Amino acid sequence: MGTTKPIVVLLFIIALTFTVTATTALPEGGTGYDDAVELDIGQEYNREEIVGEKEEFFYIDGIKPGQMVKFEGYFTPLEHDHCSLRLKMHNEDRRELGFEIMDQSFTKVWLPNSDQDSYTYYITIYNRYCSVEMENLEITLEDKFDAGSDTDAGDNPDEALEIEEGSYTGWLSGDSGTDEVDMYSIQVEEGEELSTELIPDSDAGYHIRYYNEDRSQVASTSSDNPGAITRLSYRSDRDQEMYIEIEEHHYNELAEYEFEVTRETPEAAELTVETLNTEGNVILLSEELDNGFKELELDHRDADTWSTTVEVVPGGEYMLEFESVTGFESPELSEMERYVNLGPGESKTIQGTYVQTGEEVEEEVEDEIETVTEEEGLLEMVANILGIENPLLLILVPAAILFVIIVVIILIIGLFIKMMTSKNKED
Ligand SMILES: [Ca+2]
Ligand SMILES: [Ca+2]
Repeated sequence: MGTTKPIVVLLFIIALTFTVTATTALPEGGTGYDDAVELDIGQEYNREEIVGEKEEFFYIDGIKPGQMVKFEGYFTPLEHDHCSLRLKMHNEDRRELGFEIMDQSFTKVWLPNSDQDSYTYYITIYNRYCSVEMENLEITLEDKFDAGSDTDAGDNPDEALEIEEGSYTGWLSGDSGTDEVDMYSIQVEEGEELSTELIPDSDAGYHIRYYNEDRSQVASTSSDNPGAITRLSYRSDRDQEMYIEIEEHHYNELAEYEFEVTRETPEAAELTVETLNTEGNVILLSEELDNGFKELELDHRDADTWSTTVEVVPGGEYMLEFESVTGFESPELSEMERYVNLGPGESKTIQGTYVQTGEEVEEEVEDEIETVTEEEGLLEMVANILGIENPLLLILVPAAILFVIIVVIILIIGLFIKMMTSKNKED
């Protein structure tokens, strides 16, 4: 029993010491930004009376990008129920960042982006209408870092956070901060499909956007509704570093999101085309491009039967088109599918016959056009050399001259015959 009493006293002293260091009196703040008083992170502050209408300036320092600042506390009106406390936060440029405490029990949060390496915030406190008692004012920091890093993913490609395939979590501030965009960078190879699946942990809605190495946007999508899972895929046409941008579009409270990033090379699909009785080119066209068809394969045959196999990645709907050798008439396709659906890894063979009609008509038309083309070509050439605008003059002018010469010759012969006849009569 003799040793129990000193131990209890010692424990009491330790507990008292702990209590004293855990809560401390809120010091009197400065009168402006220049003499603001520093508050310690993690320290609980109390003050028996905050006297009405006197603004006090404090500051906190050393907040990293992606660290959430949390204000908690409680105040009691001392005179009547209409008293209110105003606690506001300002950035280093002394711009007010946004919140004002009116409820007696309060919790406010703020999440900065990665524009700066470290942040200082000013805090101003004053009350309105009457004095209040401040209890347990505490400012703490919570890490809301992105993708397993120790920072916030930046807003642009230069500040993007480098990631690899995998599952991650990230944070965006909504209205409670400046962390409105998180951008990640990932290396992809030619032909790989980059996929992102984003699962909100709240009712927030998101935009996902992809940018290529030139920082051109190549794909984008948005949540159908707040809280919806959102997916985006894009097949890279080259080896490059791509950027994934995630942005909240239904602004909400500060919220966490999960996302999974994968890179996969789709299996090739194989299409074999067999045709009979045709002479020309079979072209396989992709229908999946926005700005028209992409020609995937062009082959030519002049035998009776023909077969070719095309490998396409990643599959989809394709169209077959026929182009005849002469180019004058496009024969109808017969007994052949025009549209082919190919899933990744799928193999398909299609057969058909082209009915090629009108070959004779085609040849006649061709001959006629060639003849006309030759004559016109010669006349135009001579007319050009002589500087005559209308090539028809080259025919009309010589014809007129010839006509005049013939008439003159006929007249001379007529005159000669008449003269000879008159002379004979005289003799
Ligand atoms: Ca973030
Ligand atoms: Ca960010």
